[in-house]
Amino acid sequence: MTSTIHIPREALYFLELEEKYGAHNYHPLPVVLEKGEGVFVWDVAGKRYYDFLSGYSAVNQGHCHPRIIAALTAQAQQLTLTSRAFHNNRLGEYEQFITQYFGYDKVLPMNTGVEAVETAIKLCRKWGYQVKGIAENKVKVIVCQGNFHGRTGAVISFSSDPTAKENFGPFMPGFESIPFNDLAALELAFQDEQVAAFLFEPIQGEAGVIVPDEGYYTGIRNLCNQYNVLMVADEIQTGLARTGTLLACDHESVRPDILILGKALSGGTIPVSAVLCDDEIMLTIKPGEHGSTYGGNPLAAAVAIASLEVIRDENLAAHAAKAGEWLRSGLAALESPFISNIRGRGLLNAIVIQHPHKDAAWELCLQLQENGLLAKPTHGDKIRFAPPLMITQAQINECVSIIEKSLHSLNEV
Ligand code: IF1
Repeated sequence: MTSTIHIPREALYFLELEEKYGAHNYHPLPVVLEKGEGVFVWDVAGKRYYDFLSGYSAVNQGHCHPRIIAALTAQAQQLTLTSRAFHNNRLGEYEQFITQYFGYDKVLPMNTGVEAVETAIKLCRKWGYQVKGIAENKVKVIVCQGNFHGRTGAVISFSSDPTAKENFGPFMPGFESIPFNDLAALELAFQDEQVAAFLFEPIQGEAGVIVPDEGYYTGIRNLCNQYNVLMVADEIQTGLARTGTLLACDHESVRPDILILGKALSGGTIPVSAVLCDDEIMLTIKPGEHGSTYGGNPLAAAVAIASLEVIRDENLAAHAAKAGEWLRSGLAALESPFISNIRGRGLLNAIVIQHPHKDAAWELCLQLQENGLLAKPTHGDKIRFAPPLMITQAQINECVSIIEKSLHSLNEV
């Protein structure tokens, strides 16, 4: 099955450079982008696309949001990095803003999402030894099968995806996997008193937008309370209004002990991540025990405040909830024989493709590209549909038409 899609001459130049000089650690769609604004991106030939990936939920506010770019450019001309060897006039106000925004005592600022996950794991271990009293080097953290929490050596140690782990060992010990969305398995795992924490994604993104049963978050909260285990929510992809509430855990009004944020915390400008928790946990880390060169830099602080203000002031969570309904109902109405499942919450959605050809999802994405919409398969037969959150109903309707037109091309396969 080989789609005949047009790759403009201008793009070939850039594709060849990346092929020759770049690591081959990705398999991107054959499109070269040079501009982004709101829900749209443009390629080097000037063709416009709807962005249905949003930088994997890093661009919830829309590409190059004026308010976020203004904060970035203003601070960039003032002071960008002091390191944490010195104080700066942006960090404290950012820490006050974000901790009050989410209702936690303190924040530990980092950069990439996986750094925040690693930070959370270190906090869980410190808390396990110093507060719960677990024997040295015996702390266990429970994780879910099908998880994706990043790509560092420690984090892939508890991945269940062979491609994420193969030939990257030896791996870090201290993790135990259980099925996602399984409270009985969680309670069984909690029988081990050396368990300090349960790390989970409220909705498993990379696994294909796996939405748990109603009551899952409440069940986790209750079990963590009962067995004195930290509830650690990785909201890097599900948080910041993506799933129709500020945090995915808000869907059941559940408060994690440790909240991990990233991606849209900077509106798709620079890497900004954060770990939020209360003093009993956060103060187990003492000066000099953790940090990073860029963590808490003044540029990140200014950008993160603006990014969070946009989410609040533009009511992006409520809009995402409605827009997700429009999208899923529009897709369902297609009654396509090639779609076996439509799932998601808010504007974190996925369709599951059913087709005799194993590459049908990829081919569909090539056709979507040809028709002006960018999306990418995850794990073979699932295609994530996650546009920027301020997409309008008219734009959703246009995108459903593009998807309908592209699905018809699977008849020729
Ligand atoms: C890539 C996936 C998504 C994440 C969750 C932590 C991180 C991520 C729930 C780490 C990052 C990114 C990584 C990016 C593609 C994308 C992704 F396909 F890899 F799995 F979104 F589903 N927790 N997810 O989703 O954050 O260190 O990347 O800032 O590696 O290509 P990061």
